[in-house]
Amino acid sequence: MLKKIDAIAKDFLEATKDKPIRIISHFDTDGITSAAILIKTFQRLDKKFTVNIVKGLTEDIIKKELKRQPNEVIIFSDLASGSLNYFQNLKAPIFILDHHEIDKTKLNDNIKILNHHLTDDPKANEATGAGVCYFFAKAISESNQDLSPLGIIGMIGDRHESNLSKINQKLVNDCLDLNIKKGLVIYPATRPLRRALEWSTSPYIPGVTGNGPGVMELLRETGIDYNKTLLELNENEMSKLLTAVMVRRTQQNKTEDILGNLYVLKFFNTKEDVREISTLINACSRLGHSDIAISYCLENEKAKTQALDIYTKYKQELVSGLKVAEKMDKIQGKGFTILNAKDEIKDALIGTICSMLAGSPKYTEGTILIGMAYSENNIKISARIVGDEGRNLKEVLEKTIITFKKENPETTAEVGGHHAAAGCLVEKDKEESFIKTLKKELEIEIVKV
Ligand SMILES: [Mn+2]
Repeated sequence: MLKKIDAIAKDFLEATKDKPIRIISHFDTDGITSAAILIKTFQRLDKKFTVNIVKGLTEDIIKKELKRQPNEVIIFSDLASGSLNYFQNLKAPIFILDHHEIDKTKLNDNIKILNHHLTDDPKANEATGAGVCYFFAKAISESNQDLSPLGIIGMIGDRHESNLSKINQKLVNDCLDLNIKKGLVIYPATRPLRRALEWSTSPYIPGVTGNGPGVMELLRETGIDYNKTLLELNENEMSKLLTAVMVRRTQQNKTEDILGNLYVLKFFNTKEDVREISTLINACSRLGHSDIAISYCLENEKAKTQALDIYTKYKQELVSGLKVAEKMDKIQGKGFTILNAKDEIKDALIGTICSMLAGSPKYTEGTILIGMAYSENNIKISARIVGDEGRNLKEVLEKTIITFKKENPETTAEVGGHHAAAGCLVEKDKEESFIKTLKKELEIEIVKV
């Protein structure tokens, strides 16, 4: 993988000798940190570049971007592996730094791509978009090693930290300011426990999450100072805290989801919990401020103030959205719950809220949660599974859409995601028809199980 990176970096420098660069990246934390790494690298090379951050690559976007060729060299990060069919008649080479699924039959000489799926050992080479960008940057210049914190943030954004691949371990080793500590995975680990516990939504702690007095009771029980941070706990205190949390989560009698590694980085010269940085970047970008998210990654002070403002509002909106979701009338079926929030929850938050609900003890393992929220003329649909056993959600939605298309041939609905989290966008005027089809699909499966 690293040899291939060297070769692609060389090709890239050759191709951009006298041409400006166009960076196109994904809008989640991994994509934003990917873009930030590339920006910093190109600034250091004194290259001209522009950036476009997108939710996903649509045919429209790709066609527009390709029209800019051959005056610009396009580099995609954290996306485009699934769009190779659009790159069959290229006038000039394009570059792709990515980790998503790829159709190998669509490769050609003008597609210069780095993706672990194309290596001899995909498992060992599995990095996130930011990791690939980091090693690409380092192949251009060793001095870019100081961009490794961005690689780490991207890695945690895509949740690759619990089982480090070989190449991710290399990234971790490169990051000199990183501290890793084993413990309870609530965050931020850098703030007083009473706050961290109260805000803990994953894991959800019954009687403690969102419950001030409950937090105090738990801490009193353990004898731990309320103002200590997770990072400051000694081994004995950490184990007491773990026990107290486990007692409250007897329904989910597994420790895997509450015990893990805490990552702490120096960012803007203060110690920060990487999960919190990652959530903040994600929040800014999802709420339409990817520019601020990128500037924050580049440690711009003004962007930090703006980003913190957005993040605070985001957390408030999440908590109130969660309350709305809990009170709302739901369509209940055997093994599934549909939450049609319409205008009451923002489309950018519906997926996160479903994930939070999936972590609460109100639903039994294997339950499918479907959240729906209006998104201009469409409805955003997010599916989550409670626990980690159950149906493949991407398949559930795909099957639903196949049937749905028979009745609504003009729909442009398309499904994205994977087995544990999937989503799609459906036209708003087809709401009834979609719910009817979805219910049928969810009910069929009960019979099979
Ligand atoms: Mn990614």
